Amino acid sequence: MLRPQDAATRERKSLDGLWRFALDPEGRGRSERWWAAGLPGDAELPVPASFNAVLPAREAHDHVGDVWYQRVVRVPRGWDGERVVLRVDAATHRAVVWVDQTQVAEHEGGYTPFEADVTDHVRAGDEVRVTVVVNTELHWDSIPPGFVQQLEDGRLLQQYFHDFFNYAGLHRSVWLYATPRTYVSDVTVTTTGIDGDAGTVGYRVEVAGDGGHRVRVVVRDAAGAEVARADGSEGTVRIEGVQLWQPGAGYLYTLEVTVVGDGGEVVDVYPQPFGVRTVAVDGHRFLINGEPFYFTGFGKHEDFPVHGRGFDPAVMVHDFELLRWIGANSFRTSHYPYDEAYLDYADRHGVVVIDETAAVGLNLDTGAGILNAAGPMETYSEATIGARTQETHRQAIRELIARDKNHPCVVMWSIANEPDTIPEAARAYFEPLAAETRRLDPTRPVACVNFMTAIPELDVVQDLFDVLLINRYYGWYANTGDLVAAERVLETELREWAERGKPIVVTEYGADTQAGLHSLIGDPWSEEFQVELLAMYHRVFDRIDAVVGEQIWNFADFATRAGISRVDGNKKGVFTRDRRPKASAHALRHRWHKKG
Ligand code: BDP
Repeated sequence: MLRPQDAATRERKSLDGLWRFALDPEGRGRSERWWAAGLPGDAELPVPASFNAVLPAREAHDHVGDVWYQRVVRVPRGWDGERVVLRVDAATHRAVVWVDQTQVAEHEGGYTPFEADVTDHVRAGDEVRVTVVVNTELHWDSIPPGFVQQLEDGRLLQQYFHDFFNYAGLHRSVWLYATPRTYVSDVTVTTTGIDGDAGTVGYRVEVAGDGGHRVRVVVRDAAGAEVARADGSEGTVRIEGVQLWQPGAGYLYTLEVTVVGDGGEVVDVYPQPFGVRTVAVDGHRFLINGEPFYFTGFGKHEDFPVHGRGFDPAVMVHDFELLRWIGANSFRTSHYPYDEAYLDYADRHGVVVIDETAAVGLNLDTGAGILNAAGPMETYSEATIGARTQETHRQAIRELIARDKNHPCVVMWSIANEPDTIPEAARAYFEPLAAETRRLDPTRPVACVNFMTAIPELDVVQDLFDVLLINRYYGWYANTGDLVAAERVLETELREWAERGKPIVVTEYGADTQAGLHSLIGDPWSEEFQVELLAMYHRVFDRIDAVVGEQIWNFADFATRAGISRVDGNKKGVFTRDRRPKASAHALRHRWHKKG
């Protein structure tokens, strides 16, 4: 799915800023048609942001159900005769959108964009009222899953099985944009090979609308000079003296797609950035451009005080600069697709990304144990994670790949985090999803993050995947505080995984650490313990060739729901929530800069 851009034939208008806002605790808005007039009350809310991080009241923070956003927007008068589209970059977890009285869009899933052609509902130069109802609920058939419990006093409680706060709202930008009536509707660019100093790049362009047309593509280098061209909506171009996209050096070309009308006139132009690079798995090695790559970095979250999960470019750039400071070359978009701006930035700066769906918490054992949600339940059943969850999951994979397929920074898809992969039913659930991911993108390895209890003898899905992504908490949740025992079990287990002949990236390991808490003997929760635990893991990784990556949990402390195992959130950050370094940050900086 193409993102809106300003281009020679296109224009976009941001709808970010303050919107009118209303909580709907009694769930009346839909039957009372709140879109038909001004919202009740006088609340305002910034877009993008999580409403439950911005509003300081308990009722807002814990609200379960619908919230309403509304604003008036004037359609630029220059858009007469154009196709006009309303686009929402993310509404968490689902939304319905109206333009004045007309429903124009409905979307399930909180972390991928959706849009509606509103040409017939707007007039250039006039104002329209845009209303969005966003629903916060997680159900058995949503991704991530959860369920809503009705308490005895009538209040609703959202239960879920993942360890981060269920922030909701319009988390990313909203746009109104204009394209010609005949327009580029999709572009796919893939590196088909690197041959000496030439790169071959395959492309496919889809055009929608009714005008007769042909497609022309021109490849420009980073300085804007033409380096290749081709005619036709599908083909291959060869770039001589190609400059590769590489970790640490994110060189980008642009595929300038032009739709030319029957009379030779330019109908639409879409500039699609891309990088030339290959990704492959060869035995225990993970190869980028044929060279072994070792991942260093973190699992992250989109999380910051006041914004919640709302996108903020200052936080994003700050985090990327902290990655650079600490010497990390990669991160995983744990546990959902991030704002696309993260991928654009990573593309430009050569940061390597493992791109994950929002399929987290498909594990009712963990959820019950660590996160003290409702009691133990069977993960896979018609009443819990079943065929309908799988369908939503499949759609989430489709939307992730549709959005992110052209980003050179994305080197692997992670289709789920720590699902329950011990029961046989897990295989029936994941086999078609792994196949679908490969069908949609045959160019990138596919993986699924393994949970601690699903050790090699018990796991039933990892043979479906290309790379072993493994989360382990020896020394923390198991062998708590005993790093000697933890080192032994960690090494034994990783060596067993290594026998599978695939590369291993340890995508989570770490310890909750209270910044400022010190301990001479390195007790758990102290800064010293975090340093020692990470050092122990690194000793083990350095002894096992199959380990080709280390991504610590987590980059920064983050908000979770309240509970007896979380003190003001999850404290496994190497930085605090406001991005101050703990002692481990300095230790990592030392290790990773030495690795180069
Ligand atoms: C893993 C999860 C992650 C949690 C982490 C933890 O993948 O989301 O935050 O453990 O417990 O199970 O800190």
